[in-house]
Amino acid sequence: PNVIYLKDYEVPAFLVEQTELRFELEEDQALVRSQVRYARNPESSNRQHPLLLDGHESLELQRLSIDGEVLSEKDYRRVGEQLSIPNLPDHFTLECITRIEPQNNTALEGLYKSDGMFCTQCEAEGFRRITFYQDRPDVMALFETIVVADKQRYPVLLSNGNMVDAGDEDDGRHWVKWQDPFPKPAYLFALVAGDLECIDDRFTTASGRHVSLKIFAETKDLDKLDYAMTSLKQSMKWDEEVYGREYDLDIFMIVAVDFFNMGAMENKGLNIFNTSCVLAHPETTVDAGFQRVEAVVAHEYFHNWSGNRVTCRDWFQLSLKEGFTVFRDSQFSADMNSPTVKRIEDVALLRTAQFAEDAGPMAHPVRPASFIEISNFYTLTIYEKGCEVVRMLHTLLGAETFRKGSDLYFDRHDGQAVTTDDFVQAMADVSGRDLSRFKLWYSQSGTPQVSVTGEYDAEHQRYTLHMRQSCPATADMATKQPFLIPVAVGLLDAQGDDIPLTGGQTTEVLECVAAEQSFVFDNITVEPTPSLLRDFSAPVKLRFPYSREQLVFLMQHDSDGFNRWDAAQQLAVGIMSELVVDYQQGRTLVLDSALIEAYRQILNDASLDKAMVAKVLTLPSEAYLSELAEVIDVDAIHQVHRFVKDAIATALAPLFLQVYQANTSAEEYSPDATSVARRSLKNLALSYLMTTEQPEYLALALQQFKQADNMTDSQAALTLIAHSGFEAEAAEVLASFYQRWQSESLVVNQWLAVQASDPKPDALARVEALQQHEAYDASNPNKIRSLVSVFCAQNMQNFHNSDGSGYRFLADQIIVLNKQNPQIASRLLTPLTRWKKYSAEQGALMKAELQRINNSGDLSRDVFEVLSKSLA
Ligand code: B3K
Ligand code: ZN
Repeated sequence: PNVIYLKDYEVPAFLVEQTELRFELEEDQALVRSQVRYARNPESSNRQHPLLLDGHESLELQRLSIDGEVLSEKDYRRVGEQLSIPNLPDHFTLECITRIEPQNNTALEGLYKSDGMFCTQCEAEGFRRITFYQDRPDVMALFETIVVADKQRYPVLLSNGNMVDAGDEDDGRHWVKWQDPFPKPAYLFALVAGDLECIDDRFTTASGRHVSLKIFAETKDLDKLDYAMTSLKQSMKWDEEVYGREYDLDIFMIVAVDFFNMGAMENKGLNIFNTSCVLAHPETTVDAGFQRVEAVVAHEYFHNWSGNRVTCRDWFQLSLKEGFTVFRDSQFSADMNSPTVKRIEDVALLRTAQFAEDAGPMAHPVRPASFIEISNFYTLTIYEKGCEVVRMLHTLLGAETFRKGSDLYFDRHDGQAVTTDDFVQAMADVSGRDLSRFKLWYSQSGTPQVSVTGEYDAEHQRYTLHMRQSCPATADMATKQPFLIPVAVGLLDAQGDDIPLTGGQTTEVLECVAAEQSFVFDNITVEPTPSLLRDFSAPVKLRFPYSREQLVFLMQHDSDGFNRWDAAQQLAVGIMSELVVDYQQGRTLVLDSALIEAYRQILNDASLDKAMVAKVLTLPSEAYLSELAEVIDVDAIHQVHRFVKDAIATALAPLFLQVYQANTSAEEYSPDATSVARRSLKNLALSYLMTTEQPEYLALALQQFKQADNMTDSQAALTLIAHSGFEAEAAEVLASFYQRWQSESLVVNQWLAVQASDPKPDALARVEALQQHEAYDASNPNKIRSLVSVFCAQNMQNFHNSDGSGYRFLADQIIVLNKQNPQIASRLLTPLTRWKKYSAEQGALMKAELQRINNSGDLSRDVFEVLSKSLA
């Protein structure tokens, strides 16, 4: 496979004025006729350039004509994924008829069937599985689409834009014509045909435009769409208020589909969603599920401006739309819920998963310099780190100037396909700042490390912070220049109050731009405790030699909520890392009472927000401890985690019980922030209590399982019982849960995930048995994720069994999926790619399985790229 480089970018030889599509959908095939008006691109240097069209090997080309003249095979060349037509005039219309088989499309890219309905997924390069086209984001065109299908089976026929015409044919078929008034790249094209129903609503924009809102699903799911509709209207309003962005069509549609490779897709006017990201109902959806629906609906809606109106020039610029849009949806979720809790959740994900990506074989910058398969680059780096990069601009410029920059960006580039440089330039222009060093965040991979020390000079009442930054070599890049790192700092006095800094502010953003740099604070009358990197102002690993007393002090007093949580994490990480060494050396484990006392204080502090208490009292995950470890000792980390949790639970059981009881309420379920907080604290308390394996707490969990009127409480109890040593009760609740929910596919997925993540030793056998269960469908990505991914990525103890059985299992899955659905196969591979982080023996077992996949033949580009980088 070819490597594609950013440095080789060339403008397209031809531009498209209009794209007309006609789909004849049938059970055993679809015929696609495209009529495309081309004009030579005046900016292309070579006036003789042939027209290069992308077309997947699966396309059966039935007819090709130019201005009505049919081409014969000698008039064009088809090699691999490309069709090349030479000797063309400056203006012409190309007609092309292709035959495709959506019913056999298991890759779920292009046009495919999901549960009896037709739907599309074209980002990044799926349109080339529909017809021959310049399938690149810088070719934007007006689309007109006619869909023809059997009226009874497919009463609903949708595409982008506005419906302009419709009619019946004699043979029981009908057609609908859609017109999209906004030019768009092919990756934003969408089509849906199915037996669907919808809920309707409307939204009036700030300038008075009436927008009809429709969310489609299968009839059985119609009662689970209200939350998505509410979230959509809130997003539309929020984007007007916060970014000045109005919606631009008369209709906005969302369709829920069951077979989908990722979360959702922002096709113009016709978003297509994985059911898991749009359906929500108290009885079937947990709190986190509601929040995910809210966030994903917002994310896809926000793309209408950051992605669709202004799109990417090429796929190296993917973070231009994704990083910015994740930032926008994170601001939205923060506004709708608790900003601190949202920040904690985002940072926890970044620090465990994105930092691990930076440290692994697929490390790449936010703007990659090369790729083999773009689908492999829908990563935490592009999305989450890309969001952090935009957030840093927001921090450096301030909210007001950032908004001016965003206005300028949208205004300057509306209707264009642009680059991350263009985005930063808009920010530079409105702020008058030189952001050239800042741009290294886009071009350099790796997680910078910042070591900070403090020095207090009592005589001159001066406090100095010395910072040293460096960035480790990554798989793709050996050396890095210093970044511009915004470090938000506060200084606490002996009472824990903020000391006023420059201009009376309590938080100052220091800009660290050199390998070594010092920052001086004057008029500091007592030696302060620094609060560093407040609100996680940069995606770095920052170290300061805090004592445990200082961390407890910050936990109690820091005015920055995020840093209070982070102090608790640092305290626990320090203690647990020492215990890991004790465990490895066979010493008896003893828990430092500082952690217990700190937790006791938090539990007793009635002034704290409940969601915050739950976050602060959640131990650093095994995944985070693994990321921090030099060499991952899965067993030691797992045993220490259990030991610490158990020691805390035993010491504080009466308090946890009180908290549990105080937060068990009979109120009707609501997914609002306060109720979510209450449930999260209650279920955290229950999880500590269950750690002790005392029958009285099992009784509590069983009672909750039986009485719960919402999925959050029911699933929390289910998980705790199923993962406990009470085997009879575990079997009982799993059986009754399935019995009750077997007709709800998304709930069944949760049931699969609970079993796949069971730390007890027989998990793999259970997972293999579940693959044969009636509830499992090996072609549905949601089922694969719930069972196989959860086992391999979350059940560390069992996946890393020293007999290598977990690795063998995963390799077997990938060998099958490589042919069936390469995108899913390549994603699933991730845990094995980290083999260098484990002990020599463990790593060798993992590597051997990678090699076995490598030798299995006929690798997809997706799997090939990840394998070759992992084995390099
Ligand atoms: N833009 C899509 C992602 C498409 C991924 C294709 N492999 C979803 C999103 O980020 O909004
Ligand atoms: Zn996105």
